[in-house]
Amino acid sequence: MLGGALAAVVSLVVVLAPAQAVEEDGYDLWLRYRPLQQASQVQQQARSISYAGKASPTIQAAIDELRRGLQGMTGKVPASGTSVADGAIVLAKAGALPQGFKADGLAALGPEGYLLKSATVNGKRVTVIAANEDIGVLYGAFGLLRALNTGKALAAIDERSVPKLQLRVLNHWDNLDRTVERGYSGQSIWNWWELPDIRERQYVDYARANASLGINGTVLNNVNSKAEILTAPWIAKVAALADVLRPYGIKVYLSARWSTPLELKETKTADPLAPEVAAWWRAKADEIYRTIPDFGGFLVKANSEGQPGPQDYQRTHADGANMLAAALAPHKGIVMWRAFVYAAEKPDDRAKQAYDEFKPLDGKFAPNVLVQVKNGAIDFQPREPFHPLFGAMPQTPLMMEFQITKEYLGFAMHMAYLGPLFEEVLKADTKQRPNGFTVAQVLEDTDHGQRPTGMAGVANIGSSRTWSGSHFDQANWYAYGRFAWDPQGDSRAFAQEWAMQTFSREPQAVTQIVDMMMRSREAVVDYMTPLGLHHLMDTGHHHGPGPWVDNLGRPDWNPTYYHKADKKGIGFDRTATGSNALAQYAPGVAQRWADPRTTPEELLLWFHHLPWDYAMPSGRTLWTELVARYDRGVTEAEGLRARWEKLKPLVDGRRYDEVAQRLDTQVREARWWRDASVAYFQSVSGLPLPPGARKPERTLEQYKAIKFPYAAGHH
Ligand code: GCV
Repeated sequence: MLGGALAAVVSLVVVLAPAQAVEEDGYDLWLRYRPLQQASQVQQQARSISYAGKASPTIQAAIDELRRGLQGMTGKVPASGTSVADGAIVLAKAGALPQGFKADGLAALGPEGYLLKSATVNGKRVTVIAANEDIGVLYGAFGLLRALNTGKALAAIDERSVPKLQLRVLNHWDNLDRTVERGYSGQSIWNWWELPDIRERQYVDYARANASLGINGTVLNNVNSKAEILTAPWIAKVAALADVLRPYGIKVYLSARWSTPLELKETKTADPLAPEVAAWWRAKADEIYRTIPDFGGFLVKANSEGQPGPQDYQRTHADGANMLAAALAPHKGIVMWRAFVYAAEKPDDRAKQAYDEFKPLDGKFAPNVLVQVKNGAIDFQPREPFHPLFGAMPQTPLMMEFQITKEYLGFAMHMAYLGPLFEEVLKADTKQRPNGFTVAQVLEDTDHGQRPTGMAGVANIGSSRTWSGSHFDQANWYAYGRFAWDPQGDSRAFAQEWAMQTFSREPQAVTQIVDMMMRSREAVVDYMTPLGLHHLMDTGHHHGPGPWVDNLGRPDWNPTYYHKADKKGIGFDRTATGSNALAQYAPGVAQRWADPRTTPEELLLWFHHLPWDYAMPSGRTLWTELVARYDRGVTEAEGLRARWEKLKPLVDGRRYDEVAQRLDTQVREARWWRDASVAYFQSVSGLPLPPGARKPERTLEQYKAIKFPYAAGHH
């Protein structure tokens, strides 16, 4: 008999051999469908796929995916047909359910929900995927495959799932020349030049991946938009993509540039109240819908960061949004109007400006307009308090905008699983109602019946073989999709599902990977912007530290504007003695955050300017605590690297190496962030390093001299 430890090693090798043998490049995402341990059992339970009617392209996509997935997981391709035999997976729609199958509450699942149920029908053991519409069946097929892929037993399956938001949308910041603003995953996946003639296979795989999460919309082009996208040749390209995505339940949308008719010289003005402008947009909408009958609508960035907008004509955001909404309404299209506005000319705290602009417009938007609000009031920082507009515009549908691409969290070079960031914001209590009102509840908007609801995620998808620039960045796309389906979801559960499908079902591997993921975002917060600091990234490209930058054209683009460090202290006073941004929150929140003693430490310097010797709850001074946080971030980054090393036997070679290289980079850059920040803040505070703290490796001047004129994602 083998000794215990040796036996364990041998069995580990036997179990893991197949995974290690195959080199993987990540293209399969979480749709890898690797062999199950209980493959032969599942094979018996999934011998055929049955659908009684004529399969639409959507149903066909469901059948194809089930065949692909089951082949991968059981080693055998199931037959497909119309008969219901023992071991069939039965796809069924309301009105055509298998005889004797009771689908209680099917109607309540709506057009996109589904149920999965193991049942006996006419004496046959089957698994039913039931839904009201074809798209529900497709989502159900993906749900079933996910269940199997994450080790659930088919025989006991009994699940129902309904999306809690209507619009679950990706925002591509993709330019027409195939560059991607804040994109770190190669070029745009839209090969605009070759469209509409060439329809790449990757578009179908994109659709599959999104449908597997329930993402049902995609804005194809950058919010910093160009007029050309709305001309006939480009509409034809967009139509080709819409054709590919349609069977997967994904509608296309476009970012519209406010001044399009003027720039195309087809009107004399872009004033939203000018009849010729409204007529132009009506005609444009008609033209688009003639080519793309299910076109989703427009996303608009107006009067923000130099983009044109209705305010150029002394009109409001509501005037602008409603004019576009009127053009789209006859076609059931919608407008997603962004609240990300701030003006350099305004001396007021940038964090306050969106609220100040939009709150007075509550109730003034047309019913097919949603106001799209970033998760926080500044700009996708590693940590921000929730945006004060959530819960503050009860008469207006608000949708969330998260950034999946990591503009401010180390691009695709650093591991930072964003699930906890999304969850933290969604679970935050706005206290706009006496019994609590979380951001997730604001988005779900269950009180208002049919009002549109939604979530947008700025995509991290590109032409890179890994899709997302790195293997672990795929998890951010995944988690975004799962939260868009269920904003009350759990980031750890999503990480676990993702890890099992993407890397390994081996419990040891899953535990390690999930733990790494769950710690990774906090590590980034610590080594970049601890204790509520924000926007300290270097100029323009936002790669690496630049807390010293104070010479940009606009004050609110300078890191010094955000940390306000001087000889005496550090932090942005947003209480009544400062910008009073706090007054934009409900009293229950504002009161708690008005006092540094009751402000969560993670947000301390977001709301308070405090002396360097301020006594922290840990007993340390603020200065000592700040350095300790930077150090903790570095230690955590080193820990990620060390843990990955342990996973070497459990992960295929290529992906192991690719992740290892990035983690090495992350450790190096975490130290750089820590050293440069400590050197800078020390130069401002004049304080000695806390006892035992390591001296920065280089001088402040050396850190300041580091430049990246060709950084990724910056144009
Ligand atoms: C698309 C930030 C980014 C910009 C981005 C902008 C926005 O400022 O740095 O690249 O522009 O947000 O969300 O509109």
